[in-house]
Amino acid sequence: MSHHDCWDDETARDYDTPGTGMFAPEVLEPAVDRLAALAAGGRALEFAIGTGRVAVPLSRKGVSVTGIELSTAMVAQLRTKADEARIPVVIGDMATARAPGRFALVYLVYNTISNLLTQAEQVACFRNAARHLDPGGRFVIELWVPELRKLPPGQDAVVWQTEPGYVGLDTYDVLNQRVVSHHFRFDDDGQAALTRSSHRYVWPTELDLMGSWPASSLRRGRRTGSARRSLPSRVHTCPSIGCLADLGPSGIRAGRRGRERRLAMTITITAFERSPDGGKGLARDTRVRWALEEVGQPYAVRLVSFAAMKEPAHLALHPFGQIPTYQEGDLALFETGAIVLHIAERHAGLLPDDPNARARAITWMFAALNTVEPPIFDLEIVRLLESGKSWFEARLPLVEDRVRDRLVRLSARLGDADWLDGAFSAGDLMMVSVLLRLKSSGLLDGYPNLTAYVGRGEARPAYQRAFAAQLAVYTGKPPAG
Ligand code: GTB
Repeated sequence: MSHHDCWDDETARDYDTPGTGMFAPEVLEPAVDRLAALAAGGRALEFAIGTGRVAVPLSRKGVSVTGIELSTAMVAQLRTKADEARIPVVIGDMATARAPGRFALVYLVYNTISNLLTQAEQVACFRNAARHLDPGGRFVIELWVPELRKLPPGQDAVVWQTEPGYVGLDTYDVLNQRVVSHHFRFDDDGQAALTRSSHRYVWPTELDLMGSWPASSLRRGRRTGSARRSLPSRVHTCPSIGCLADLGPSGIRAGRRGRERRLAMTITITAFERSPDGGKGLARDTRVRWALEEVGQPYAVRLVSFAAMKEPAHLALHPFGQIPTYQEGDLALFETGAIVLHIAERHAGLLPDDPNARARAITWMFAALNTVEPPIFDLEIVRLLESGKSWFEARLPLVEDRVRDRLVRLSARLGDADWLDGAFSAGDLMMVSVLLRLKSSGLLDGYPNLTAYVGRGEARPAYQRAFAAQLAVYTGKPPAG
């Protein structure tokens, strides 16, 4: 019998045991209360929703619940209790299937992650949870703690439950971290029926580790049609909520009860819903995207309108009501200098290891932002907003001269080097980003080495990806490749 076959019509029909076993109020109610609290008014997604044992009471508590489920037979039972409008369900594999929208909570209860029989599949499941979550959202797993200490030395089987009419026996494959539960049931005539379920047991520490891997390094597992939950009688001494993970689309914060740890997190930045430059890459989110691309960090983008930027929710992130902002778990940053420096300090690739070279690279970041960008910004303002003013003709050359003064000195320092101080660094990233704002002005033309310097920056694959991503927002087309 394949695992998939476990969840056939007959099993689905007999799955629910209202009021007893895993449906007993003392089992179900605390779990539902806890999940409702964790959803905190947001939407919840149940992986392997089954017949709705948890989803139905959770939905009754006012939580908006969606499900993913492989077995149509199980969903048919759920439909006797809640219709599609109340609890929508996507038929598919919890390691790969996609439900529309984002969720504050994804949960996977009753040992069901153990039905994914390889580490790769379990990791894929974490990744799929991460993909569905709002930034800072939670992935909750209920799972028993492996009971290897019960295994007698030299043996690979342990009887874990005996009661009239039932014997539960586990056989272990310690090398592959597998356990098969054999459920023997005897009827009144002494006739025995055997059902089996296979599991990959997981230690809490391994779950924490899975939760700590950034989504970029999480490989998607191959689906083998595994069952999605323990067979009904497999009732280990599982904690009510065994493992909590706060995660988002690309990273995960994992921990267990009372011991949450900060690990890799989702990064979300904000950008203009509609950039005034029509996708030329001049808005400042481009430099943040570029830095993230250079260090290989995936990120999500939340687009904001000009009106929304001045709303309290955005002002809480950015006191001046601007973009970009940067969120990573509980950390919220604004100012591109601080954001790029944060990225460069947390990840390899944008700052040299040598402390002095590192300090010099950071100095170039400040020089770009504090010394070179202000006159360029002034020039933009004059051109954009003051062209009809009486002072325009007199002011423009003065402001252009201030820009040229910076360019001539920067050009002299760069000379024929590729980058400002040895290898490409966050200093170059920031300087090129600032100089790019001059591209259409013609002012750079007088400085061939600066033009070539900007060209080298633009040619970097990470810049190309960042540029394509911001352009895609404007064109509505996904970036190629
Ligand atoms: N010092 C801050 C930082 O570096 O993060 C400056 C942030 C900033 O100026 N943000 C601008 C913004 O949000 C967007 S980048 N402006 C809206 C507001 O203040 O209400 C500046 C920008 C905007 C548009 C173009 N463009 O269209 O060419 C270029 C640059």
